[in-house]
Amino acid sequence: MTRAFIGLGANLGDREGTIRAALDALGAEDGIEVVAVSTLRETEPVGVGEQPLFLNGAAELETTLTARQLLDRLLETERRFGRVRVAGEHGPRTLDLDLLLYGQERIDEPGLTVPHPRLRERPFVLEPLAELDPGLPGLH
Ligand code: GSY
Repeated sequence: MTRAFIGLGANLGDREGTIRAALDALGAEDGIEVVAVSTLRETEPVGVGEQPLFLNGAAELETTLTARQLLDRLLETERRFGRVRVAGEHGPRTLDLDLLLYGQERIDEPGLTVPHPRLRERPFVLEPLAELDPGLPGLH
């Protein structure tokens, strides 16, 4: 079992409804247990120009999946909930699921970097992570 943390975000449609439904869907997958979910908070968009406000949070998972398998499930869940990812584009999105931490592992492969490379620059990620576990290494 590996303890993993994911970032949750949405700034299009029923933001909270989509995030909660996505968490239910992830928790129903073999090999993924949703252990805890942070408060969801409204945040100003960062680095994406003028866009609707985001709803952001984080979730703690226990998983038997590899980091790559978990990432694939996150991307598949985004697609299920209407997310269209276009390379290099940062348009509004119905759902954003980012793999932030996967145990203590450091992974740097095409399409998969953990800890998430921009984690430390993003208050909308750091704050919910600290809420779930203030002792996580590298948060302060
Ligand atoms: O993967 C992060 C997407 N994103 C966000 C976000 O989730 N929240 C806020 N407030 N700004 C953002 N900019 C980007 S990119």
